[in-house]
Amino acid sequence: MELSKQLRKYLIMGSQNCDRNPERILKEAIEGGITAFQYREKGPGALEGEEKLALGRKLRSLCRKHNVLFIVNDDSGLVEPLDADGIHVGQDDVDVQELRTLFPKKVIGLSISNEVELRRSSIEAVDYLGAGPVFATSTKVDAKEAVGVEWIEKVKHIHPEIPLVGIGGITVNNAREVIKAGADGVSVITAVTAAVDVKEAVRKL
Ligand code: TZP
Ligand code: MG
Repeated sequence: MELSKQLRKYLIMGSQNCDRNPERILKEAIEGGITAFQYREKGPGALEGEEKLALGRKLRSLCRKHNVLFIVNDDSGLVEPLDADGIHVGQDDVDVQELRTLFPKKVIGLSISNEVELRRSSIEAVDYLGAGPVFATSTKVDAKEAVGVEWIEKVKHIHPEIPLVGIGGITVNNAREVIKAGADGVSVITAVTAAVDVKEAVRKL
């Protein structure tokens, strides 16, 4: 499947986002139809070391079994042990050119929040972009200011060749706007992890 299609419903999650068993949430999300998953064990209460690796292995194997793209957040040391399909980084993480050298064949995603970041990034080294926060979010403590769907339109206009996902504050009620603005997909945490009916939430995205 083309990457732009594989990014259509992109769940991001770590144990810190889950009030239930993370494996169970991921299973239900897969049943609901997610196309990609990012393992993002980060922030207060996040697992570390062996525990982080152990949960990663479980989630990775679920994704493999159901053909869901498996991406790790930030931690390049997890790519090989988990045999991830790729890695997603932000502006303050490992440089994407360096990542490309380390992982010539993996999917590399980069977060872009404004024009300065877009201009100074090595776009040629990445496979897809994450743009946002589109809407206000309280999930990421250091999230930048909400940029609206206008930012999606702009990034798609400047780089129509690169698959693009929106991130930040996306819900079942506003996902359509993000897609309409030109995103190939929506990436969400809370809209799925906090849903009473995970499967139904994914279906509606
Ligand atoms: N990067 C920008 S906003 C965000 C990340 C990881 C958090 C998105 O979480 P939610 O709950 O979907 O708003
Ligand atoms: Mg990061």
